[in-house]
Formats: sequence, structure tokens, C-alpha cells
Amino acid sequence: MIATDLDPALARLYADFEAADLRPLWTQREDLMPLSPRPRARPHAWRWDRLRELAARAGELVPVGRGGERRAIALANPGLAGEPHATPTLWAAIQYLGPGEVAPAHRHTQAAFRFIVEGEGVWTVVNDDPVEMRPGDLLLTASWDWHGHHHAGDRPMVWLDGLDIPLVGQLDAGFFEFGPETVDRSTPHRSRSEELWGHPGLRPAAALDTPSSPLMAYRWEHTDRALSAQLELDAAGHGGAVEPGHAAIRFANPTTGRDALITLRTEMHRLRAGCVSATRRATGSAVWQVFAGTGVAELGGERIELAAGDLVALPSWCPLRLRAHTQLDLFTFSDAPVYEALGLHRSEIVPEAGS
Ligand code: GTQ
Ligand code: FE2
Repeated sequence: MIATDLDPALARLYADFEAADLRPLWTQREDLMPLSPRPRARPHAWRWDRLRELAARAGELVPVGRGGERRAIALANPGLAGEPHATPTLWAAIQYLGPGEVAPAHRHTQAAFRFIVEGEGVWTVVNDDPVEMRPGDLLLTASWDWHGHHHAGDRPMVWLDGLDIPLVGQLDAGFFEFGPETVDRSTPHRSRSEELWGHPGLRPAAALDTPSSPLMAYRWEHTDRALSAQLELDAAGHGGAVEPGHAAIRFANPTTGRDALITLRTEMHRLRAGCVSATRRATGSAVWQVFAGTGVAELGGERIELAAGDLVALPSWCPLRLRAHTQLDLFTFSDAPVYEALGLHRSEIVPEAGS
């Protein structure tokens, strides 16, 4: 509202509001309380080839060590004013580690996971438990867990990190502590957390429930088998899939059955070749990464071609439809548990235009 268009008394009132650190609702109602979400984040894609190439250049030029802590490069949503945020709540980054390199131990209240599209040789050491990182695996680092990474292989490795950094920043709840300079450089194929917790439907009887999963690694072998079985059972008329030709699993905390991390939902989806999903939308934002296969994501009005490793940011309430050219495996993470806990979760299937 332009002061010169106003009655002088009203203009004085607005000026006095401002000087008194006050603002009226009535001039900003639509911005403050829109009819439906108006995210600043935009639907956006990052190509794996480009990410890998830029990460490799960082690997040549930038050492990893104490202070900077990680050679991680964040996906910055073009709608978010240069902030290193994929969405208003989610951090998604490509992390690069070369042979022999070590990312030093630290801990923070931000929750984290790694998802691996390709490569091998890196172990993430979570609370002194070395966890091997292999393609298709999801590795967890819950809030305040100590963690460092070390590379025992012979070729550089690049992976996806997901964290709730922007959410924790908005909530002013970030704490951080440096750990020891050295990490355990051993290379077991199974972590202690898997030995204790990685048996389907079985939990140590003496264990208490924990709000984050005590299982640090969700292996591709299990995820793959669960998705295949779900597709086959659904096709045979036994149900269980999201929709025909579209299976999905959620990574769960085995003590509660809830999400593996408190603030982040993590899932893997598989669409059969030729499958076209319904168009869906939900409050809260998400990031998707192609694990294998090709297809198309239709986000809002945009059509984004998908190939292995490509990443897509999905803003709140933005419609998403997936089309699989080949069998299409997609990893996704979102802030859905936060919206559910706050009573703000809504979702719907968006009707076809013209129907
Ligand atoms: O690997 O510990 O992408 O602390 C951002 C912050 C990765 C990590 C990130 C982190 C890490
Ligand atoms: Fe970290």
C-alpha cells in the first residue's frame, strides 16, 4: 500500500505502526494466510552427470578436514534466494571422498542419511560402528549420533546426503560438536547395528523403543526384494502396492514402526516399465533421486526427463506424476513426519484436467 494514496491520518497510523514495530494483518492477509500453500521453492532438477563432474573438480581442489568437515555440495533451490536448501526444510548434497581420505568425526542435532547411487569403498562410522556404503543402501545418522567417514577403496566415491538442516535452522535448534580427529578405519561388511537389529520382525527383547531407528543400514538386497515381491503380489491380485505397477516401501524404525528418522521420511519406489502414476500432491516438500531406470517426472506444469542419479526438488502442494520408460527405481525423502506430528499433513490425488 502506498502511503501517498492514503488519508493523511491513516498514513500517519501506518507510519506509527512501523515505528512501533507493529504490522496490520489486513494489508497482508493473503500473504500471511493464503487459500492454499504458496511455496517459494520451485520444482527443479539437477543432473547426475553434472553433479558428479563438479564434485570431482571439488575433489581435486578442496581438501577435506577439520573445520569445513565435509566436501559436500548442496543443491540450492532457485526459488530460495541463494540459500543452500533444496526445499525450505531439506538439505540435499553431493558428498565426495577420495581414496584414503577421512571426513572427521562430529555430531549435530540435525538428522542425516546417505543414499548411494554408485561407487564403493567408503565406510560411515556411526557411534564407533563402521557401516559400509554400497549402491542402493540407505545409511542413517540420527540426531546427535557421532559420525565420520573413511575411504578404504581405490576410486573416488560420490553419494547423496539428506539432512534437516534448513528445518533445524528455522527452529533455532542446531547444536554441533567436534569429535576425535581419527575414525575407526576398519572395514566390516556388516555393522554391529545390523547384527543386532537387521533380522526381519525380530528385536532384541531387552531393547527399549527409540525415537530414531537403531538400525543404521537398510541394504539394497532387502529393499529390492521387498519391491519385487510387492509388485508381483499386487499383480496377482493380493494388493499391497500404491497403485497398479507402482510399489513403494518406507524405511522404518524397527522399535516403533514409524519413520526411521524423526524428522525425515525415506522411501523407495519402483514403477514397472510403462507405468504412469496418478498425479498426487501433499503438504511438505520432498526430494527424489533416480536410483535406476529412465522416465519422466511431471511437476506442476514441468516435464522433467529422468535418468539414474538425477535429483528433483518437489515443493509443498506441487502435483507430481511419474512415468516409467523402463522399470524405474526412485529414492525419495521428505519432511512428512514433521507435518504429521503438527497436524498439517494433507494429501490428495489431483483429478485429470477435464474430468
Ligand atoms: O556427512 O556429516 O552434506 O554434517 C552436511 C553436513 C554431510 C556429514 C552434509 C554434514 C554431513
Ligand atoms: Fe555430519
